[in-house]
Parts: sequence; structure tokens; C-alpha cells
Amino acid sequence: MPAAAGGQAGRAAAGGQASTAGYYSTSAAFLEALAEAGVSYVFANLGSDHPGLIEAYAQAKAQGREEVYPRFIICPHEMVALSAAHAYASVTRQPQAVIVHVDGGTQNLGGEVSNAMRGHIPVLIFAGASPYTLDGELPGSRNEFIHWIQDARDQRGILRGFVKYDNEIRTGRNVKQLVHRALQIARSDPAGPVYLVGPREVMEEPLEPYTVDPAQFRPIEPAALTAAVTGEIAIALARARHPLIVTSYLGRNPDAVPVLVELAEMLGIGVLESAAFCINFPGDHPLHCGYQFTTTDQNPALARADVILVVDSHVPWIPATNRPSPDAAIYVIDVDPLKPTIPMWQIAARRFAAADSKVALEQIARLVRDENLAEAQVVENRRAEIAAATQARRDALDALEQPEAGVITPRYLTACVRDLLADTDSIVLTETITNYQIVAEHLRRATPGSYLGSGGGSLGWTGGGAVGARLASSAERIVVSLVGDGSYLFGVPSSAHWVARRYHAPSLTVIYDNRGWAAPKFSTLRVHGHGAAAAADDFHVSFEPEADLPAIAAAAGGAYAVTVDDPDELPQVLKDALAVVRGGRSAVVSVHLPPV
Ligand SMILES: Cc1ncc(C[n+]2csc(CCOP(=O)(O)OP(=O)(O)O)c2C)c(N)n1
Ligand SMILES: [Mg+2]
Repeated sequence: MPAAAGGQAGRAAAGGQASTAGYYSTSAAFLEALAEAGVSYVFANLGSDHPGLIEAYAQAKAQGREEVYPRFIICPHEMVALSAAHAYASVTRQPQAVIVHVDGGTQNLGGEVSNAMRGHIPVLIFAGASPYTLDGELPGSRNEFIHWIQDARDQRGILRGFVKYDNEIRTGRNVKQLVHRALQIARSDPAGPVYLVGPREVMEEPLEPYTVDPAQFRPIEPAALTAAVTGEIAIALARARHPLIVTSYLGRNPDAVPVLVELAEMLGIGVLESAAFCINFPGDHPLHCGYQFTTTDQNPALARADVILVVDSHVPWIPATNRPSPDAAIYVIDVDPLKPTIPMWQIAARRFAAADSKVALEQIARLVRDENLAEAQVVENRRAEIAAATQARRDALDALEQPEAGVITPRYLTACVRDLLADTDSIVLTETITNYQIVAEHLRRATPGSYLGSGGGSLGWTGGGAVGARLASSAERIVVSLVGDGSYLFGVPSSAHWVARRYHAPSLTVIYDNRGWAAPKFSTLRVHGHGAAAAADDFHVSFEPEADLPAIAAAAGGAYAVTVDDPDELPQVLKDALAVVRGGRSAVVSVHLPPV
């Protein structure tokens, strides 16, 4: 613990002329509490609200005890900061912190806050707040013109629709309890972002150092199914003719994946991944029934299933185009199956059970075993039938992994990336939008935790996300971002690549570059297939004249930058880029696909 330091030194009001050496403040206690709670990094964008924090870091450094605080990672754009914290928490399941500047910095977090909410990401966001004293009454009082202008009516309201908890730090005397409580809420399932604000005077408040036991703020324990529901679901799955499990985010807890594999194998159940942004089930498993995102094709396994267990999914299917049989018996297991953060949501399920997916599937598997519910011949027949369909689907996909008329296709590109990474310990971040499904089905990632998406709908996550994933990963692991050209630009690549270079966090970025936004074009065609926009091919989605996207990363972060058009050159270009990343420098490869 830091040495106690008298509390009077900082009371020289706003000017702060008095010596503040050794001055223990709310800011110091705040940073200590983050470290005590297991936060390793503070991804920060600083402003006039943060002198207390800057001073606390400097004092710790001067005293040679810098490591008592989380490491500061300075991010020139807030979107990058939160994306980095997001990906770090996805990899480690440890919450990180983000510090931003009053109202403007909070607003600059942008859509990434909604990604963190939808991705169930534990993260503590802190913003200062404008000083509330005008005449130098307290340390931290207003002394810059901007303090009047940045005084927002409801700063916490900016994020309230997207965080689990928000509060104001009103005194340093319980700031540690507040940090631990906020993180307890952030980490408890469904995990999510929390937001604290602290006005300057409070963050400057002199304090006696104190301790709080973080063990008193553990996240809530995982919930289990009742015995009755466990039995009902186990028997339904065992007796079904064509049982199916649909999941989207069970694999956010990589330890849940082997449990799902065990249950699927035990009963011969196919697993369909729907709008999945993590590995829920190994992509090379014979019982894997494929991936679906925004598809207009009816999935045959979904149509045929007579018992469906939906476990951890916001979007198990899109009923307008791809739905289960009306006679199917559907069960939902989710940590929060009512999904109150999604205003319109309904599935015609027999039971909705609030439980942790790993615990629940273990319960079901145990019951199947204890009660001998699996009939060997039935299971083998189901398994063989699903495996044959899976193999046929994969053979058909393999046949499509070719360039078309000398042009690189998304399928060919994804196959090249898969082959590139075949013997590499890697983690792949995907933000490939209209190519999500193609990327998932041709990569077929198998190792739990080795494939991530933001889980949300606000683009630009991979920019900072690659930095966070790199900082969270072992030294040997290669971080690879697969990203649409539009999404690359949303990720503020100038900021992201500057951070990557400064903090030695190199990664490989492969841009699925169709020179525009395919998604709004496809959306228009799905609604107005024969409309005027379709007839004139006039969708306002082209990025012509083309920007040199990799050059942004080169200019800002010294990245190796290359653009490729030729399918024959692609494998070698990717190999060279990977070698650069292994050497400690980021590489960005823009791969020209057919234009939108
Ligand atoms: C922050 C944000 N702004 C706008 C959108 C709307 N939007 C959805 S997909 C998309 C295009 C993405 O382009 P790109 O990454 O190149 O992928 P493509 O559609 O070309 O596959 C846009 C603009 C969004 N999802 N998030
Ligand atoms: Mg695009």
C-alpha cells in the first residue's frame, strides 16, 4: 500500500501552486481499486478532467511503484480504447477499464458501447465531469474556459441505455467500494459495461489511504436449472427423432464448449451456430450443422428438427426466411432468457430457463448418463446421418474455394487465410459483415476462444480490438483481423495503428475490400428487389475513388502495407505479411474482391 500522506497539501484551490508531492487522492484510490480488482490496463483518452489521475500516475512513477496501478494505454480515439478493452476482456474474461473525457469523450465511445453491451463485455468506463465550483473553493475548481462549456445536463444519460449501471463518485472515501461494486455488476452474468463519472474536485479530494477486500465483491455465482426442467429437456432430447441445438454465444466461456461437445456426442445431436461471434462448437466436428447469419435459405436441419434446444442466442433464426417447424418443441436456456435489453424478442418455446449454459448442459449430460437415456443404436443412426450431411456440405463448400475469372472471391480469400494459419497459434477477429457466413464456414475454426467478433452491430471494433487481443494473448499467438473495408475505416485505423506501434501490439489485418458497403445494398435488394435503386444499380455504397487503406496504417503506425488483386499472388502476399507480423510489425493487406 502507498504510504499515508497528509491530506492538506492539495488544498491550494484551483491553481494548485502548493506542493502536491505524496498527495494521496481519490484518483489514486480509484486506480488502486482497479488494480486490486484485477484490471491490468486502462485504455485512456485524457482531458482537463484528469489532472488527478495524471498526477497519481506520475507520483507512483516518481516513487518507483508504478506497477501498483494498471498500465495506461493512451488511445488517440475513444472508439479504439473501448474496442481494445472489449477484445481484451473477450480473450481473458477479465474486465478492463477505459477512461474518457467528460461528455465529448463519452460520446466518442460511439457505437462501441452498444457492442460491449451486446457482446456481454465487462468493462468499467470512467469519465471526469466538469468542476462544480466556480471560484477556486476546492482543489480542482474551474480554471479553464472549457469547464463551463463541458458542463453537461445529464452526462450519465449519454450511456444509460447501454450500460448495466451508472453512478457518480461523490467522495474519495468510498471510491474503492464504488469501483468494486461497479465491477461486480459488470462481471456478473449477463456481463456488460458500467459507467462512473467523477467531477474534478472529487477526484482531487485528499484522503488517507485505505483498503477494501475485493473478495467481498465477487460476481454472482452461475445459476443452475431446476431438477424438473433438467429432466424435461434431457428426456425431450433423448426421445426426439431429430434433435438440434442452436447457439450463438455459449463459447464466450471456452470451458462450455467441451461440455456441449460431450452432450452432442452422447445423444447424437447436431449443433447449428447462428449469428455466432465465437467458437461454440468445433468447426471441424461431424455434428456441426453449419453457420447462419442473414440468410434467405431455409436451413434443412432447422426445418426438420422436432426438438430444439436454443442455448445462449439472441438470434437463433430469422423467422421471415428460415424457421423451425411449427410442431417443434423448443426449449430456451440463457443466462437472461427474457432479454429485456432487446425490446422486441419472442420465440415460441415451451420453457425459458435462466441458467449458465455450462452448468445447465453439465446437468443435462449428467442426467442422460445417470438415467441411461442414450440408446446406442439411435444415437449412432443420428450421428451417421448428420455426419454424412455435414461432409456433403463441406465438400460442396470446398469446391467453391476458387478464384472466378482471375478475380479473388471472398471464399477463395478465406480458404487462403485458413491455409496460412493452419499450423499457427492464432486468434482471428472477424468484422466481415456481408462475408460473415462465408468466413465462418470456410475458416471452420475449432479451438475454443480462437475466433471472435464484437457481438454487436456497430462497426469498427477490429481496429482497437486487434490491440486488445494482442495485449491479452501469449507472445507466440498471432492476432489476425478479417475486416470489411468499411469496417476498417469505422475502426479509426489512424488511431488504432498508432496505438499498436506505440505499445508493441502488432497484428495482421486482411481487408475484404469490395470498395464499398455491400450491406446497405443487400438490405435494399431484400426489401426492394425490383425497385428503382435495383434497376439503376444506384445504392450510394461505392467507395470510388478508392482510398489506399493500408497506407493509413503505414502512415500512422509504420505498418507493412500492401494491396493485392491477383489470385495467384495472394498466398505469398499473405505469407510475407505474416512473417512481418512475426517480426514485430503490423501488416495490413487489402485484398481486392469484386466491387460492390
Ligand atoms: C457505426 C456504424 N455505422 C453504420 C452502420 C451501418 N452498416 C452496416 S453494414 C455497413 C457496411 C459495412 O461495410 P464493409 O465493412 O465494407 O462490409 P461489406 O458490407 O462491404 O461486406 C454499414 C455502413 C453500422 N452497422 N455501424
Ligand atoms: Mg465493403
